[in-house]
Amino acid sequence: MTETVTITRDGEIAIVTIDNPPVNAMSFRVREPLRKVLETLAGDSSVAAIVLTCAGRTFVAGADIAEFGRPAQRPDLRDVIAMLEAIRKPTVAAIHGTALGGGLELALGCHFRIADKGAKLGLPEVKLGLLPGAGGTVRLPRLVGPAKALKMIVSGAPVPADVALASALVDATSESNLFANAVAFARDKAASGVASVPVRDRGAQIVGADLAAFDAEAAELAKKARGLEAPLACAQSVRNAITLPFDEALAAERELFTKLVSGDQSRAQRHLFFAEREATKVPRVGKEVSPLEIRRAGIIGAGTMGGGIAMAFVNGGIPVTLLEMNREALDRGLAMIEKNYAISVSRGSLSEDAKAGRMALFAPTTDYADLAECDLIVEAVFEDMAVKREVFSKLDAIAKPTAILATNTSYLDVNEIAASTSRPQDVLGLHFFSPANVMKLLEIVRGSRTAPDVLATVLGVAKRIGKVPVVVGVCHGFVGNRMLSARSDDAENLLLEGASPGEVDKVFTGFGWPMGPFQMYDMAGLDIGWRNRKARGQTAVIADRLCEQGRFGQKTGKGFYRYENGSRTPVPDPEVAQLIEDSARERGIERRTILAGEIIERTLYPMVNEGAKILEEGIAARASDIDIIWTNGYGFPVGKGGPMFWADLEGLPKIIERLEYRHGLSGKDVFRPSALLKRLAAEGRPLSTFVGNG
Ligand code: 3H9
Repeated sequence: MTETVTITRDGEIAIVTIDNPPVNAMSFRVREPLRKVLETLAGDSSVAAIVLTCAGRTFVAGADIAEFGRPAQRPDLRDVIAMLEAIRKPTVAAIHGTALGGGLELALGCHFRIADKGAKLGLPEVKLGLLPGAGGTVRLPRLVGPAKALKMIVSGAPVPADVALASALVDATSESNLFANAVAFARDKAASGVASVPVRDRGAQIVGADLAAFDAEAAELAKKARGLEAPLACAQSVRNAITLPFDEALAAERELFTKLVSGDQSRAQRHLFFAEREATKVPRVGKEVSPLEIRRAGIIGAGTMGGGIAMAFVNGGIPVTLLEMNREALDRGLAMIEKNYAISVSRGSLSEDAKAGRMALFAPTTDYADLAECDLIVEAVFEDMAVKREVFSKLDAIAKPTAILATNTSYLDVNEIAASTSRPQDVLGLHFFSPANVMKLLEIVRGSRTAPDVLATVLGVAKRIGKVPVVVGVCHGFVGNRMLSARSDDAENLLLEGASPGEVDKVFTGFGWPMGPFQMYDMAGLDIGWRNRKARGQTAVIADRLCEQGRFGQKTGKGFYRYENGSRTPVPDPEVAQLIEDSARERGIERRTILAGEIIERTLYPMVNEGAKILEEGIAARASDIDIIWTNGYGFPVGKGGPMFWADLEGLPKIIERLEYRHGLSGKDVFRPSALLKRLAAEGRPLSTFVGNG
């Protein structure tokens, strides 16, 4: 095994290199040798200065997340940073790749930081339900000031090297030859004879900081935390850095970190961190499968969905041929795309030049023949099997032999669509979520004949266009929409039996969802579900009546709620309350008070149950894939880790018991507990770590 920490010398400068692939996480196997190395160098009079650097693709990307929740091993990261900070000779961190979390905290333990031009620096702990626990909240404000520190720590977003330089987070940037420049920098500092000041002793930025302004900013952030503890703890800890002496603030930071790291929210978010990475490891698509090259994508349909998908590709730098039926529809679609980019420009997140660059990547057309040069074609036409089949048989005739043909269907049978071509091995589903240029989730639907290299290719494309991909199998609604329909199955009965749409939605937002189911229906448009129901011979008492009255949701100003003067704020509507009461009376249902617990039991438990059925059928490979789908595509609160993780928190025996009770009352199939749930509960095993054998 190679050593994880080595020393080399350039004259009187010692270069300490950490080498712990893949991302140089600060595992115990790095901390212990680093401690020894620092001890040696501190006492070595032939060493004038120390450069701390990393081998491989990145500087330290954080503490080792896999170690959290296990018994602590000393030295911990704080011990190592304290040793580093106590060294009297100049210490310089040479940063390439990403200095994240504990990695940036390690760099803050040095006197100086020099970053490669392409490097990024950040404290993303909040995304793991944590706060920087090795001094980050106390040292960063001393360098960049409390306001900038608060923003970086609460958002968790890394900053590029030039921004880090402008805010004094780094002392210099390096266009090239980072290591040589860092050594030269260290040599200069050693030769200057001026004592280097450790970050802990730099108070200028925090003395006299505007605490009232800080508190106002922190209060704004708290409003957005939606039940998450970590952002609030981050803000508290940065505040401590202003109000408490260094060591006390450090001790307080530790206390907050210890509490968070052992809490359910951070466990949930760490589960999601690893789940997201696991999801890209797809059964039967190993590293030996070579992806195809994608130089140009074709998108069929420039409506809301097609336009959003096209923007996603262009944002990832992939040129797009955008096809519509006629010139008017094409112009409308392009105008919408341009407008969306203009909004980004007005918000300052995109420059005019970048906007022009992106618009130039669109090749609009009304001629199918122009798709012949595309390597990947995604259709986003009307959700109807006959229409999709027609599109695919046309594509079969004109697409190049190596092209990948994808459907953006949200429900339909991808195998049937593939069968309308002569190349089912090249066909799959790419289920984007609206708005497709924003939403992270991409359900990749693997048909029964989809080839491994086709899957490997789209997984790579997903990364290029910034999506979180999850591969799923074919069934009605795939994973997300199938579970959504289980969540909705009993929702109307809740209304008939006594709850109002507002009460149900409030339980959902209290749980941490961005909105409840009735707000969501109004936003999506009630007519879509109505059309689907009619096609399948199904009915929904309340929603059908609303649609019959032309109440399609936000777009008509009325749905389950009222929307006044074009606003998107739902207002309870007495007309709807009356409609619900009348419908209940007609059915002889006596309305009663329905408590929050029952609302959860009748919506989220069936959803968990459906997830377990999906696993039994092999439609999803692992329970954690389902959690990624729900947290990235449907707003399931990350602090609860997704439906499968949450089910374990809730307790499988309790869920089964309540499902059985509901099944007994209603006879509804969604309440019949799945065999998998029962088996896991009987064996005392968790659901969230379940991996199928597909
Ligand atoms: C922290 O630092 C707490 C401190 O404040 C206090 C301590 C007291 N640990 O993402 P990738 C694995 S909290 C363990 O696919 P990329 C990852 O699971 C930490 N493992 O690569 C994957 O494994 P596998 C704060 C880690 O190039 C492999 O490395 N830091 C860690 O797309 C490759 O990862 C963060 O939150 C880790 N810290 O992106 C940064 N990081 O191959 C977390 C990665 O078996 N990391 N792995 O599936 C990242 O954001 C990205 O990994 C990074 C590279 C941008 C670095």
